[in-house]
Amino acid sequence: MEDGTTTNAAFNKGEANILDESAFFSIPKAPEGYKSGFIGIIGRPNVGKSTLMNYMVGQKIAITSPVAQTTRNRLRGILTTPEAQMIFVDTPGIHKPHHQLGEVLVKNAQIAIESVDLVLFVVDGAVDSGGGDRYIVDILSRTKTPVMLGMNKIDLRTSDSQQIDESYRQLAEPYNWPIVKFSALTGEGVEALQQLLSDRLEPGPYYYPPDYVTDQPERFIMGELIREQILLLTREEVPHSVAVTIDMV
Ligand SMILES: Nc1nc2c(ncn2[C@@H]2O[C@H](COP(=O)(O)OP(=O)(O)OP(=O)(O)O)[C@@H](O)[C@H]2O)c(=O)[nH]1
Ligand SMILES: [Mg+2]
Repeated sequence: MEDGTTTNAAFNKGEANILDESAFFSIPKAPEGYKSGFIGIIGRPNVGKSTLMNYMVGQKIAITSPVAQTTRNRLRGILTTPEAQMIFVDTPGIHKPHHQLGEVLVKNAQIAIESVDLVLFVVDGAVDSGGGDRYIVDILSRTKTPVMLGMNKIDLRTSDSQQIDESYRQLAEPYNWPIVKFSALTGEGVEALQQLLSDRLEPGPYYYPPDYVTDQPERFIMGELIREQILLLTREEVPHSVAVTIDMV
């Protein structure tokens, strides 16, 4: 695995959905000291996790919407820089389950937390922390995976944000989680975030060919883009748990 040539390590981290197995036999060897790892993006629904992943990989992989619980499946976005290969695992927002679908989403997020090298706990940095964030802190405090707290949506902040900062500092301090602020919409602070994340990864191989941006097949992305339009254009007419399958491309 360490030589990075013909690794199948990606198969062992979570349940990778591999596009084409043959591509893995042509993965180049990573340079000396190269870093890599899986970074779970975890947080309440609607805090901007998918928007952030899309911004970081420079392409729309995950659909986003103002409706909570847009993301349904764990979805990987890959960013390969000269120093590191960061594999972001976008997850469905975590909330206290009220119904069966909610329980499945929470369970999936818990699996994601355990199967990554680093967790980026994203919060809505435009408002004070609340019970929903504390529920996630409780889950994260029970894992050995290192955590970083990311305050998103700083573009929406108005004059006095000291109280907001303080509310998140109180969440992170007991666990020594570093805090970083950014806007996934404007990109402010995202470069600094990427640097911090890549600094915290351990040396490792390329898990994916350097030009890959996702592990998902085109068919899946297409289905998701259709689902995004359904979520954006309908409210009452279609259940929120709508699913799309593509039979022919
Ligand atoms: N102003 C502002 N809006 C943002 C920012 N990041 C995300 N949004 C908006 O917040 C909404 C939710 O974004 P998503 O990326 O779908 O949020 P999510 O956390 O993936 O949501 P779930 O998948 O439902 O858990 C969308 O309308 C985004 O455009 C940001 O930094 N600033
Ligand atoms: Mg999402």
